[in-house]
Amino acid sequence: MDNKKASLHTDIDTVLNNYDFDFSKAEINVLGNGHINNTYKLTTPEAEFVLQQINHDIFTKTVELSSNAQKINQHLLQQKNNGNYPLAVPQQLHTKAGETCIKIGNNYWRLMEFISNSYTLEEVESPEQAALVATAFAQFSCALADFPANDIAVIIEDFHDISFRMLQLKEAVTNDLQDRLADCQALVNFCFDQQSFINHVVDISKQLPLHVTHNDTKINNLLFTSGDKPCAVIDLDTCMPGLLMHDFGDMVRTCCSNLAEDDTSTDKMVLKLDIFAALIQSYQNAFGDKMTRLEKESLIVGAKLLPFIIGTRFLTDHLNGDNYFQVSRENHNLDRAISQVQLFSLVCEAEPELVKLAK
Ligand code: GN1
Ligand code: MG
Repeated sequence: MDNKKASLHTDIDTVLNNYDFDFSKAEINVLGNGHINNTYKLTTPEAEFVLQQINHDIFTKTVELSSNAQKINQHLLQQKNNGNYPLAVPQQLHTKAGETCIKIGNNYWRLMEFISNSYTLEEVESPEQAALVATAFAQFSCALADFPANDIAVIIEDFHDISFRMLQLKEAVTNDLQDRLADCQALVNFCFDQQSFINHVVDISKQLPLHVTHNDTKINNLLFTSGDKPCAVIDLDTCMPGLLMHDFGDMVRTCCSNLAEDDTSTDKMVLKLDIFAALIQSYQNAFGDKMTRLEKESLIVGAKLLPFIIGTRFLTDHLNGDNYFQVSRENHNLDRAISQVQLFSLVCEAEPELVKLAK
């Protein structure tokens, strides 16, 4: 075992000693492929758990993050008990001292329930499955419709604010800390050329009502059980007041492309229109009259915005030296940025057809 692994195991042992459970026979495996936190699955003879080391550099309000999740879970459980929420609500476990988050050295950790026999998917395989995905995320938002938004802390300010993200890109371009600008100047120019789209987003955003949104509704933040049925929404780290178009847009971003987020064969990227149709129709149906006319119209704006905003964030991080998103190869963030901007272009091109499918 190398030093890094050994010290990770020591940290994990220390964390687990704070819980009232016998972890002596726990098997530890890396879980999922998040870009920020480190997540592990713990398997003991009696039960399975999710252990997460929260990235404190990014989630500086770490304690608030876990207390937000606790409040949201409590509300969802109440809704479930009243028959208003059909999905499972995986719980955070309390330490012996009654906390849902624990600091060991400089790191923050939390332990959660693992829903047995559940798994994540990286790709939607059929319109029927897409319909289930959109319905599950809509059920999550509907169940939170009467949740007092002021009760939860804003974990990352201006998270989906495109003007703020463009300022961050501008700063990264000006600083060009890693001398990487020359290789991606065309992509940077393309992003700055989208000002009229950005103006439209800013304008419509001001007119839309705030909801408690999930803000990271990518397909792999949904748990599935046998038969590929959604059983729970996970990763509540970025649940904050936001707009429905953001949540819808991230579903489109991760369900409607035939390629993974970081796939470099972007010339082969196609937009799956049948999946889009299933997503938008099911999302709108699940909300019924709880969604305003403008919110319905805004869903297509969100479908363009999310690939664009995440693309600019990957590009910014590439220019800054990959400090935010974890990377596993050279130019990984640049590859992600190219792919997401290509997806944005495909959604823009297809807009007239998407509008028809939304009806
Ligand atoms: C990050 O770490 P993960 O995979 O849950 C990011 C999201 C991006 C996503 C791109 C807090 O989420 O906003 O959409 O990567 N989360 C944060 O895959 O920045
Ligand atoms: Mg996340």
